[in-house]
Amino acid sequence: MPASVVVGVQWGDEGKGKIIDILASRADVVVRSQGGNNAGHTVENNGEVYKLHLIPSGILYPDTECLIGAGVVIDPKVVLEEIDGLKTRGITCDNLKIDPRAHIIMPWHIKLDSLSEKLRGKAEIGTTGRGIGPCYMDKAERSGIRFYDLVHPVLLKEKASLVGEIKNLYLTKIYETEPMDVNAIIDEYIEYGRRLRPYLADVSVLAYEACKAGKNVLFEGAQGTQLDLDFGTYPFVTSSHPLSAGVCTGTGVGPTVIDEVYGVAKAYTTRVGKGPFPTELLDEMGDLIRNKGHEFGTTTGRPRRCGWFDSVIMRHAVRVNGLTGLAINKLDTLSGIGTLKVCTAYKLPDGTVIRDFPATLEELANCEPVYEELPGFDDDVTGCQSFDELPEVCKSYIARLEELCECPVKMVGVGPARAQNLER
Ligand code: 2SA
Ligand code: GDP
Ligand code: MG
Repeated sequence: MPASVVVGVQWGDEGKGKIIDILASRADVVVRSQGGNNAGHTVENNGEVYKLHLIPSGILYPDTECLIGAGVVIDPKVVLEEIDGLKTRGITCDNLKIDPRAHIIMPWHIKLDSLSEKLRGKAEIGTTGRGIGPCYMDKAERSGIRFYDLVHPVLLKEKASLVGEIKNLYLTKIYETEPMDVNAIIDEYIEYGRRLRPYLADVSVLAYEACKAGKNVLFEGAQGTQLDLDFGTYPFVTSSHPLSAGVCTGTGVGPTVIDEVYGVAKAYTTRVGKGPFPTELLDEMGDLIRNKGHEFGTTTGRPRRCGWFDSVIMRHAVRVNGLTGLAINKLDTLSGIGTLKVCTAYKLPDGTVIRDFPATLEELANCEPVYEELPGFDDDVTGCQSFDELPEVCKSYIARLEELCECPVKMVGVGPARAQNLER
């Protein structure tokens, strides 16, 4: 593997957690480089289900180093809850390290996230409400509080008092709500910092040294390509860079250390939150896929919007991430739903057919998906042990996706368990 990146290539929830977990079993180091607890990975191990939001999936392996890079935004309360939860299940988190440069989500970020959504009204983004956007705003505005500050009470007090006062002006003057008790917040966060101090380490140095030493390093992405701040469906995106390039800026390593970039997709498409979704199914077929695939968010429990596989967004993902291989999950969900459709291109009102994903929502609004029908299947594929064991009709479906995406499909998922991943 040496240095591999795993990214989501649709709108998140592609089953990255399972792929990351499989690759993490071979990794010496697992690194998270963007997002925060708006991510949610589900990992199954020996019948036990783990839901992780901030801590890298490699944490289930005691000898794997788990690093949280500078590009991640950290809610200290959430990371501590996760650490405590893992400890009660016998998983020590001694192998966890957090970069001093990572930004801290403060209570005012969470409050401002929901207030700004309310203010947007119908134009709301449908955020996870975790304070992600406001935290990245402060980072870009250069007034953020970082992990190094959190674990140094004097610095925390100095920075949080100033920022807290400014946030209270926003809360009272702009949003006309109650101010927050900044001193109480500082006391609470000093305690979080005290508990998290043992995890402080320069992740850029650790990741680089590991790559240089030829160790197996896995960079785990959160969210998905279509939620990227620049290359997603802006403004209905998250505030970080889920692309493979985000690994470099979010960890502090250069692109030349990366050997493989895996893109994870579902055999169909889902999205939570607002924003365009060209192949969305607003009919009974959409409900069928949602129920068969248990398409409800790990982080917020919201029902996911469901639709057909869209090769236009996939080719976009192949390009912007420089993918070297694809993992297609949830093939099993498509069993027994009848004829399958795959979007091959988009059609403009004047009849022009385009193959590249448009750069703006305004252009996307004029696009209509062009579908190709492929035979469905009724077989239960969840017990297949190898790609060759799949029914011919499934192999043809995957072969067609591969052709349309212009990228080799290296893994196929037929169920949530580690063993239900068929490598090619
Ligand atoms: P935010 O809270 O500012 O990041 O929300 C902005 C938009 O980004 C969407 N968003 C997501 N959509 C799907 N899955 C997400 N997280 C996954 C999960 C984890 C993953 O919940 O399981 O796949 O890594 C996620 N996070 C943010 C959100 O709906 C808004 O549209
Ligand atoms: P992530 O955010 O990309 O890691 O994805 P989530 O964990 O939020 O959502 C994916 C869901 O699909 C989880 O419940 C997984 O256990 C499940 N899953 C992953 N791969 C497969 C698969 O091939 N088949 C089925 N049926 N479920 C899968
Ligand atoms: Mg998820």
